[in-house]
Amino acid sequence: MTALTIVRGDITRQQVDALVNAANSSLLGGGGVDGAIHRRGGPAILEECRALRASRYGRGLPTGQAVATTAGELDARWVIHTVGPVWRPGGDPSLLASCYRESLRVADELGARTVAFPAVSTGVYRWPMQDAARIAVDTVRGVRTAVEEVRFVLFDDRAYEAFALQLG
Ligand code: AR6
Repeated sequence: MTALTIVRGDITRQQVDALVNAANSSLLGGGGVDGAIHRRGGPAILEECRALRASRYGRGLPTGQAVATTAGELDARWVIHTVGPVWRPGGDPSLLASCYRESLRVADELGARTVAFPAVSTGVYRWPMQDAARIAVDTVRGVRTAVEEVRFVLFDDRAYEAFALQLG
């Protein structure tokens, strides 16, 4: 059984096996969670991201997929980078669900037992928080995984309350 937990806070402060980055296809950094992870994790993460761009992901990491790198100086073993969809009216939720599913698949491949997720796509990519929380929780509940704890790390009250409502 996978335990779903929520905390309010900064994902870069979590002690977990793997933490998930709300990245973009370039894998070369950005703002929000992505910026915070690279800042606190140091240059080793970017170095591996560059190597991925030079090999498997020459055109970038497609939306809905996930790939792991070192976690550098973070208190974790791996960062799992996933690319959420940009919200648009009538947007298809399946790509957002795929971010959670694929990140957990990568976590299983790595042997990670504790995984921290941010609310993917709810910042710069503007996905409405309530809907994003529902997709995140439903998807994780439906995945078969050896991960023992999935911890949603929510940055503000609004995000925390949306996820708390889903977890009931
Ligand atoms: N810890 C936890 N949650 C955070 C943190 C943090 N340190 N910082 C922000 N959040 P975003 P996206 C929340 O924008 O929407 C980047 O530029 C934030 O309040 O990080 O998937 C990438 O490079 C929001 O609820 O990710 C991409 O270009 C949630 O995390 C693009 O943004 C996600 O916000 C990805 O956009």
